[in-house]
Amino acid sequence: MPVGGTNSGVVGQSKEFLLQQERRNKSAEDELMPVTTTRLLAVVTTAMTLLLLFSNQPVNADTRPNIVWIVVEDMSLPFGCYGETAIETPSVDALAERGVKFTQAFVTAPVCSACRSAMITGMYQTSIGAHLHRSGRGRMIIPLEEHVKLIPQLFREAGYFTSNSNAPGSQVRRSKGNPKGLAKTDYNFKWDEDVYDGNHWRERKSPQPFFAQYQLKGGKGRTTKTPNPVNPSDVTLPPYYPDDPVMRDDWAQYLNSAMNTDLDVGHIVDELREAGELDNTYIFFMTDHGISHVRGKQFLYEEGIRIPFVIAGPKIQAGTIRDDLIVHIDMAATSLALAGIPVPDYMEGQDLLAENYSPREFIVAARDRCDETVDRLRCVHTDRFKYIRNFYPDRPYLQPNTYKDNKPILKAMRRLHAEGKLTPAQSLIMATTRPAEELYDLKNDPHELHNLAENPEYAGVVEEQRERLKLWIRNSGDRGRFDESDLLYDSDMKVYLDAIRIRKPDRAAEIEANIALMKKWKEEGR
Ligand SMILES: [Ca+2]
Repeated sequence: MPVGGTNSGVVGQSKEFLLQQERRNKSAEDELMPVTTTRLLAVVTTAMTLLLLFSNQPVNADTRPNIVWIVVEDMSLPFGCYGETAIETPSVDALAERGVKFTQAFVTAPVCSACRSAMITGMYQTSIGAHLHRSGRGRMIIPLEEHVKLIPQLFREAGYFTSNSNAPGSQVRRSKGNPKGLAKTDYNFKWDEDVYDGNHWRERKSPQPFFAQYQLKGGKGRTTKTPNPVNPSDVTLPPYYPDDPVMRDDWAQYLNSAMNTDLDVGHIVDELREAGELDNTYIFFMTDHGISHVRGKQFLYEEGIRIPFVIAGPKIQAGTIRDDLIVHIDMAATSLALAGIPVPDYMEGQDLLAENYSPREFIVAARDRCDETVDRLRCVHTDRFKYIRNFYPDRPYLQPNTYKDNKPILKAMRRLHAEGKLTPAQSLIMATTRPAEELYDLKNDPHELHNLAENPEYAGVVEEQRERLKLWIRNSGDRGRFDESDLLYDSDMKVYLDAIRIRKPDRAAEIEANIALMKKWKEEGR
């Protein structure tokens, strides 16, 4: 009999042993004499005493599986198991090999805080008013409706230990403002830090089951520091980016960051294995949106919304590949179900492993204001087509945005564009206005370069997606259909500016000018 180790523990097995003894004794006695009411009562009483005895020790008897979420920043699918050939990613590949790999997984929002607000509630960010990036941080707060609970809260109420840490070896410093040393949360609504018990699952009272998150810096950790850095000359860029040294260097560093992410994943698995927890743990692996690049993060092209998504764990058939369309908020419902916790009716994410699961015909993703930049995009994504609705067609794709505009890759794009050195495919994103609708045939045009929305042959397809989006906006209660109030915008901009004046004071004037432009455009109805 193993001692310690996983959650089974000694007492859990002793209970089973004693109950077996009880059953054996009972049947042996039954053979000797008829069951009388008195004897039956005695047996029931003994059984109840045993149950009571052990129900006082639910922690020791708790063999429920652990749930681990590995959430990676700003990364698309540069992993071997998803077809990347420039680098090797053995740890992520191993996870996929012993679990289920989803090939059509998408975030509902291509930016951190909106995505993470959705992830942690199992709800579209647009349904709960958390769709504006880095909102509700100042004088104006965004409350959640009372019935919407955070996933760690649901786990905690069910007796799980809940934690939120960085990659092994890079712990968050505890401070007065963050006494538990919690890793990135970035939720756009008011929430209670008590939903997390601690930084790391090792802090729990053994052998309590745990719901643990690891936040990995992923593509935000662009670097040349990795054991075998990629040579920029070996990089293959997508056709919508110019072959320029700045672009190559950045992409090489991005691939390096993917290799470092893979090392982090290996360390997480090692940690679980060394503690004897791996065999009783479901691991989810995903990124919080695609690569931070010109057409990636903040946009609804595949580069922005398509993510890796893997689940590995005890009851998952190894080597499973699923091609149905899923969204990242499904992680919430699936995790609860794996832990035997009822999935609340209001939840929009679905249990991907449920027996009655039926694949979606389409998924929807949404982008709204990012930092100071007001925008609203929605997309309907089927197996074959991507329909994008631009609600601000009179504005450029690349509206001023201080965060993005200061990236060397964006500066390089603007410079090359000014010099007339971009190809038509590379120039698309530089347009000063946008069509209200875009439609791409993902099968024949995976890079989304040929907009079919105005092509009469596809009028039926456009009409179908338009109708789907209209219904989705209505049925899900998309809060983005209302303009953001000036009060909330000003409140968030104050927080943004206050922070930037401390961290990067030279950018404050640029943000202020952008804010003024946004207000001017709003007044002009542009
Ligand atoms: Ca992110």
